[in-house]
Amino acid sequence: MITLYDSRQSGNGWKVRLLLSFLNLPFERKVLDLAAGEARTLEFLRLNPLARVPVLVLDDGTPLVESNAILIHLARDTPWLPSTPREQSRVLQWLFFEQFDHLRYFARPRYLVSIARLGEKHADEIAYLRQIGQKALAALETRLACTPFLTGGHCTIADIALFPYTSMAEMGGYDLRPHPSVCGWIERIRALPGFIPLIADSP
Ligand SMILES: N[C@@H](CCC(=O)N[C@@H](CS)C(=O)NCC(=O)O)C(=O)O
Repeated sequence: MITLYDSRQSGNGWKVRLLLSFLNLPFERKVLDLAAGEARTLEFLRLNPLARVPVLVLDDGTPLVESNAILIHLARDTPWLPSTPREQSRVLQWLFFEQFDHLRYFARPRYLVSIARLGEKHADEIAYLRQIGQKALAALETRLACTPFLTGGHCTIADIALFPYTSMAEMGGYDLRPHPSVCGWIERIRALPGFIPLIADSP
């Protein structure tokens, strides 16, 4: 059985768990305590030398790292990754956008404000990150004003990749209310069959 190394609060891990749930694929979940250094053990560094989750270990023991690479691996030959080269390129476009223009600007403010509770100490850094993050939100709003999901009428891994940290943006002090199309998209994803929250009542 495949094994997912994850942490309780990881939005990147949530991407993978969402897709596993939408695909109804069984997996074993290993939840690491990052603050306690559980991603820095020799055993884990052999899976991911960057000491980060998520890592998906395949049936044959091969570790896959980088959340969006894992999404592509799992979505291949399913409707979550369209089949034509042109459609696939449009999905990839959003996956690269997520890693370069989005992830850090949403994940780090969320971590500082709501998890580490260091918002005041890092106020300047958070303001800088949010300023850049606003551009990403504006890009999402523009796109989602035209189509229900990022690449058209169907939810794909492009949406799954952007969903976690956008939907948790308010934890980092963002205001999503000026972005009604983004808010509608978040609700559409939450309503999909198989959707799971970041932290379920029973882990
Ligand atoms: N680009 C990576 C980022 C992964 C990442 O930043 N993971 C965080 C948890 S959400 C982590 O493990 N942080 C621990 C660290 O960087 O020390 C991905 O998309 O998977």
